[in-house]
Amino acid sequence: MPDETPPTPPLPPGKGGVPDDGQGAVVVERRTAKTKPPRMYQVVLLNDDYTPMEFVVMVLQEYFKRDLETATQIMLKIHHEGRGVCGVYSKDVAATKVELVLAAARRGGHPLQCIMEAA
Ligand code: TYC
Repeated sequence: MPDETPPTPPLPPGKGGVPDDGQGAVVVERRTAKTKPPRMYQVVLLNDDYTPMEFVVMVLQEYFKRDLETATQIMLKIHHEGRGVCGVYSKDVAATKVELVLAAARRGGHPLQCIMEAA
């Protein structure tokens, strides 16, 4: 499905929101915009055997604004279940977070994997 909503096509005269009042005048009504909310994306961290737990907790605090307790819970869920959702964002914000997390992991020499998927 495309992200952008196509522009609303013009209405033909006398149809839809442009009724004729029968006296030679055309009454223009404002058409209600039917814009859908943007699709949201969840950023997911994947478990591995090497990235230190403390680093994952730091990532959750720093890049996903989680408090220490929540970050620890999410990290442990990933550790036990293989993956966990860090947050849900618009497409651009989710993509930026993935890039920032991966860059931080590589700088630290950790194999941590971070992906985004449609929510
Ligand atoms: N499994 C890692 C360990 O035991 C910890 C870890 C948790 C790694 C979450 C990645 O996304 C992750 N050190």
